[in-house]
Amino acid sequence: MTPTLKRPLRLLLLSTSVGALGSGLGGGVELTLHNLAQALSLRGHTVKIVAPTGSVCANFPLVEIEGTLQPTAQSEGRHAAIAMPANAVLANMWAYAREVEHQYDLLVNFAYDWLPFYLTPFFARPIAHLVSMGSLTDAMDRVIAQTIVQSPNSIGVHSRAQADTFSFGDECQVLGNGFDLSLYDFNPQPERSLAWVGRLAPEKGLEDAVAAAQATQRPLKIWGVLQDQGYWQQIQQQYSTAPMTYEGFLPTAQLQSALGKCQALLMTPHWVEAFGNVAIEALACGVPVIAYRRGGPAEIVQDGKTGWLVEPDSLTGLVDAIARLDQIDRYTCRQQAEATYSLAAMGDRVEQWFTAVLAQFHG
Ligand code: HBI
Repeated sequence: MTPTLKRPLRLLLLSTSVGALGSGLGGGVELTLHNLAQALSLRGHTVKIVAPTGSVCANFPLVEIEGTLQPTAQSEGRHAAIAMPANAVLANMWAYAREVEHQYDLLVNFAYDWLPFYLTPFFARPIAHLVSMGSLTDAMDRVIAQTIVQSPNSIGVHSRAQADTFSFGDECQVLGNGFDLSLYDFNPQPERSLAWVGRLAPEKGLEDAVAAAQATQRPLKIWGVLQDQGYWQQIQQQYSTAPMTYEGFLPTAQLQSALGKCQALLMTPHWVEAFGNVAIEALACGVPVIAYRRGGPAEIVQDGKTGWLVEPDSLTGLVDAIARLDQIDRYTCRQQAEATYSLAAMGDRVEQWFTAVLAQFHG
């Protein structure tokens, strides 16, 4: 029986600092934060969200904080100094947290930034950190490692592969993720298109999916925030005859309806994808996932059952997997999402995590 918390918790969730919630700039964290807020409030906890000005987060009280957005960690070098712009929204968010922390039982940090980790021992209330990416910079590795020493149990991650990119991986709580599956409609009858969903940025490896579309002449539909224009231009020039269309950045309701019509989702990350929210969204619609055996997606896809795992960076691997899509039962994909990645399943895992954080903090 899952140990449930003795009483409802008052939770303050502090968002990523690279963009307003709903802008798409926060990538998977935007969806993760909203889903976690939903999973926790369904279990009777009260949730308030702190995020940059212009954020939207349906159904939850939101405190908008002004200030300069943080540069994205994946664009810094591994040895980069800690970035802290003047009037940083991150610093302003955590100044607000310090003012109100006594009204909460637990703070939850979603920013992949140095400051909230460094501040942890200076706060009177415990802070749980949901780390949203693998190891990217020495500065972040060091400050997360320090935080684990001072606050064991306080580091949550999405996958074992993501945890293993850190020297302290064994001390991280692997949480997976959770989605409101009622928002996703199972579609048994796909059309011919393949799908690719994600921020259009180099680490996501879109060009590999385009190369597979070119090789198989299957139309590829691309959804996501166009984060790196130059990168997208380069792909269009290099693969000018590939059957591909950029379909824009859609909110969940529209994305899931379009995604559900596709034969498969291609996941071709060039970095260690911490999890791969889009894999769950595809499975929830009955869409098999063809993914590189790399990072979070390799822990999600059940090879031969809910999709195919492919040798990383192998075009022939992608082409072979596309040819074997008819071996995958689309309803099995939906069932996997329901069994492991529902809000209830994630809520169980997160409550266990919070219980451990609170137990350690209160001794
Ligand atoms: N970079 N500096 C910084 N801070 C973040 O919170 C952050 C980021 N880059 C990407 C990102 N968050 C999210 O898009 C991913 O974690 C999903």
